[in-house]
Amino acid sequence: MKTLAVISLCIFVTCLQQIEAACPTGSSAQGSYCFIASKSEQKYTSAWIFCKAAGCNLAVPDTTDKRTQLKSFMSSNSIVDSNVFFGSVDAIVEGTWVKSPTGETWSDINWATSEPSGGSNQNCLSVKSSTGTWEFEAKSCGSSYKFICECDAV
Ligand SMILES: [Ca+2]
Repeated sequence: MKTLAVISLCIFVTCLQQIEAACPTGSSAQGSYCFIASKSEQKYTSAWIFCKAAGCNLAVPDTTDKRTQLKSFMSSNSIVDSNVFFGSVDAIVEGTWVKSPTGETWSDINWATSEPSGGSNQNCLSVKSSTGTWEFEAKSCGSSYKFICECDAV
């Protein structure tokens, strides 16, 4: 009976290890993702450099699953729902939002009402509210916000 319990525990632990991603040093597993929460508010460029220096990129919240995991991660790191930079800009062609670093265009972004606004003065993607289905807005890249890095699992 004891042996059976040990075997069951091992199988359980193995399952947990498979669910949680193995993450590079400095990042934390959240579901199948590896994230780093910013400790301070930074301008977009500084946030981008911070993530790059960690071997990662600004997180791109482009799937429902990733948004769900980001929401949990942000909550457990006391990052509020609004004013968080993510990896996307329309700095190259105004109005054309591309993901960083891939340059892919979005098939859809759930913009908040009246967004994206600001024209060429607002070229960096921020979340306005991560409740429900998430709503995004364009923000000035020179403003300073918290941000999340996304790292490849190892
Ligand atoms: Ca813009």
